[in-house]
Amino acid sequence: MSFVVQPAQAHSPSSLGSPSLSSESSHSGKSLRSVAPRYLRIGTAVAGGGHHVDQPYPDPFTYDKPYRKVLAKEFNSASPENQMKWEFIHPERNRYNFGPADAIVRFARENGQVVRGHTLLWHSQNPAWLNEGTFTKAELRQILKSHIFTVVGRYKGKIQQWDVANEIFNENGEYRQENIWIRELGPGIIADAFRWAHEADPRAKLFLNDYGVEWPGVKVDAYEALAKQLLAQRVPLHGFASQAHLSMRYGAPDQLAGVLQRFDNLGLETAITELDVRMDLPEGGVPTAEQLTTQATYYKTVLDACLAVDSCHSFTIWGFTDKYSWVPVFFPTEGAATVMWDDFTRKPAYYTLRDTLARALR
Ligand code: 9MR
Repeated sequence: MSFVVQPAQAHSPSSLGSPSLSSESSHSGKSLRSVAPRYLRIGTAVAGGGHHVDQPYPDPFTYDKPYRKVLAKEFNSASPENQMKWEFIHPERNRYNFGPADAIVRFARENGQVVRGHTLLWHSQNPAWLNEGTFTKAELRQILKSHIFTVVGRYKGKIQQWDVANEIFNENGEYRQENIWIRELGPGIIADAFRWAHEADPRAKLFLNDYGVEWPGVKVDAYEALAKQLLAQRVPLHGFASQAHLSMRYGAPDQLAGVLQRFDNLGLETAITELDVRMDLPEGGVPTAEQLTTQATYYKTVLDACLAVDSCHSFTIWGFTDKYSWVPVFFPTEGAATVMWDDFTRKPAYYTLRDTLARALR
């Protein structure tokens, strides 16, 4: 994906902010986390780093007080959006930058939130010193091992789930050759990453995480085969997660429960880790009431899938306000992908999630 920088548009059309699928009054004033069943964590990405760096606003998590208030009130799980990625936390070979990640972990602790660590082995957002360096295979392996022990070790006991391997297969179900670790060291490195992470924090649940796995297909088949293989080798793999970056261009994720169930059947945990639902914006940039209703049903379909599968204990949306969404930066004609407008007023999707959580079996 390439960077297309476009400042976020500020809007909160009052006529469209009113709920259509469900009503504000039924749980008015209550938060998502407060109505959710106790076994289910409700999470969000915590905005900072990545695309935010090029936007005309200061670091959201650090400086936006109203943002922090909503973050603390609505969610009981937090995923650093970029702050634990290699380029951010390990910017030079012999220097780590823990400050921003530490601040999120502290905030989470103060607000009764667990943290999802993201991520340890990925093809993207790696620092230049790693991408452009010349290393022997033995050195590369040592670099990965030492990174995992350092980062996972630092947050030992403070991370509920780690996305150990992120987006390792392409759409054809083949290992991604742009992943430096897989390309240089072979896919066997994935098992090592899980073993090292487990050694560094034996209580953290270790996940495979990807997008494009919301419908059955070769990519899901590849993950299922890998999961079986790792489990047979007694590798400490604990979970499979669907990111669920959805676009209303491609239809509702109505087979997601079936996909998650396949991993549940292997004895794994499952999770939704990065849900958002983008749409083509009409001229003027304001979604129609009908689009917002459709968006709410997509959000509900994903939550229902998680609720239907026993092992799904973590449901995370990739940001809660359009003000900071990655979507318009990467897809310039699409947007409005989150559950709140720029000023944190709620969209129908928010109320639908809250009603669905309140009605869920406990
Ligand atoms: O939301 C993240 C954005 O700030 C970064 O610029 C971008 C760079 O790749 O990554 C975004 O988060 C991604 C996540 O880490 C992995 N799954 C896809 C997410 C959206 O691109």
